[in-house]
Amino acid sequence: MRHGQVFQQLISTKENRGGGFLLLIDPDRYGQRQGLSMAEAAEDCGVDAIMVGSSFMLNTNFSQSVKEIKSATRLPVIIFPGSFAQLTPEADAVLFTSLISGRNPNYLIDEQVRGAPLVKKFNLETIPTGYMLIESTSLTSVQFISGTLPIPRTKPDIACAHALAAQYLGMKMVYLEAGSGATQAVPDEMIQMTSSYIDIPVMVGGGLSSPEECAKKIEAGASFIVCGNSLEDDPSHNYLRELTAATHSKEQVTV
Ligand code: 1GP
Repeated sequence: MRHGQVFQQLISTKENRGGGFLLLIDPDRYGQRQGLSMAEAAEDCGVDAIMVGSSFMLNTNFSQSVKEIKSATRLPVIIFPGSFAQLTPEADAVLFTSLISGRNPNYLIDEQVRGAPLVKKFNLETIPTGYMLIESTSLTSVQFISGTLPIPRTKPDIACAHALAAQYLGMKMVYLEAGSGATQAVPDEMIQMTSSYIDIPVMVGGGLSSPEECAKKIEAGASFIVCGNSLEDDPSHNYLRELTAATHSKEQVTV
């Protein structure tokens, strides 16, 4: 794929389907067979792109996992790296994130400096993204690993200011993240205020576990939904279809 194509495809999806659904495969948590089977079924079930990565990974065979996922699907495969060690030429693009809600220089700039030469060597498309951790009422892996405070869920104004800073810094997207398996997802009000305050798309993930929730986040102003954990609990194709259909607000079938 030529550079820029993955991001452009995401934007077209938002325009044409009303919202994009990204399936997150964490190679640590999926059995290898189960991850591949999800990747194989993803396009047919309405998924728009596959993300691979984790804030903390025991898997030492990340590149091989991405290669196998890539060969199982025609969808774009985007790395969602928890560290520069999760970069591989086997993907189409990388969500080049900076954890802008935190004040830990490692995740604001250091990982990026270590990763940049690899991104160049691997010829990966970069999607510069302001990654914002939002309080979810329980301690999440990303909060623990990054050692950063999340933005309080009752303070959408703070989220807005961070998101606008990301836009002014030239980032292409912001990601409102409650953390994988979060007990509470990012509040609708925060999504609504943030998405109407900035001109770049908002991605929302963490703890989304029903089609209704996905639909509400899109209605609030999210452009993209990321789902991982709940599909590990219920990997049925029916459930995946329900999630993607709820996200594609322009394609809702009225009976
Ligand atoms: C995690 O936002 C993603 O970074 C997805 O979260 O695993 O809870 O769906 P879940």
